[in-house]
Amino acid sequence: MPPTEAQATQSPPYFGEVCKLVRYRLWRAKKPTISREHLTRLRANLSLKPPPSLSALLFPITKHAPPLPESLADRLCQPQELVGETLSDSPAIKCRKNAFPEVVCDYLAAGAAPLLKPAEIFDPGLGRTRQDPYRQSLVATLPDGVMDLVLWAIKDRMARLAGASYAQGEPLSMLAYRPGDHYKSHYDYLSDDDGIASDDLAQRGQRIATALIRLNQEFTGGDTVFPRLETRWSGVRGDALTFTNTLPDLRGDPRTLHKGEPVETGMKILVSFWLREHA
Ligand SMILES: O=C(O)CCC(=O)C(=O)O
Repeated sequence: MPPTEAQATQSPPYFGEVCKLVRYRLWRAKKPTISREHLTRLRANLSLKPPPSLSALLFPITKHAPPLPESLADRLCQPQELVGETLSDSPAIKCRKNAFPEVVCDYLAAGAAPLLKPAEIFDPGLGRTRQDPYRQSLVATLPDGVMDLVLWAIKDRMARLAGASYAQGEPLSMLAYRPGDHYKSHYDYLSDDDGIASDDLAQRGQRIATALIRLNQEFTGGDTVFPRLETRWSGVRGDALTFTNTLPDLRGDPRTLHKGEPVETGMKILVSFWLREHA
């Protein structure tokens, strides 16, 4: 997903930071760049026979999710038995080891890095989002307009791990936490005390589930913690965590309160995906 010309010329300062980290990891793994070898591995993982054209497969931007009749996502992630661990039965919280290959983590991190900007939270008083110490990190949101086939496949895979369809998803977000960054305790389900979310809720329903992928592991601190359930998730690169946000009657489940603990050293990079009741 190459940046647009405007993004390339206006890269925020932390763009370099994330790219450096991705390049360093690739160098340590003796992979010079995200290029031919990665693309070849992606092609092998996709096992399209024969692929129409590798670059046409990876980089076209598709405004709408293409049909995935042959389960592109399963191929992307090499068929394998996923080892899962249930952290909580109710609400359902599951982690899966090695759910995404490292090349996919790198592809996503490198692709989203140019879009990183400071995270914001919604301020009902102002009627808009603003930066707040409650949520301190960088966020890159990937709207449909920047999605290529691989990113759709990742979305599809994440949705299915969470028991939903990618069409129910909101845009993917990549979160990058620097030392000291955190996301204090919050719920992912929407509340509508002030009526601001009512149109959105009427249209798409509640945020029923969340899926997270750890894109790296070169950091300390930063666990994802559910204080009311006394459970936490560290995970390593490629691991996924899914959890439900709602009760059976689709009201928000307050037991799902969770937070991203402060990062101590290094940079934590994570992908987050929220799933709604309706497409
Ligand atoms: O950073 C984390 O560990 C949690 C992220 C999170 O809570 C969210 O995206 O809703």
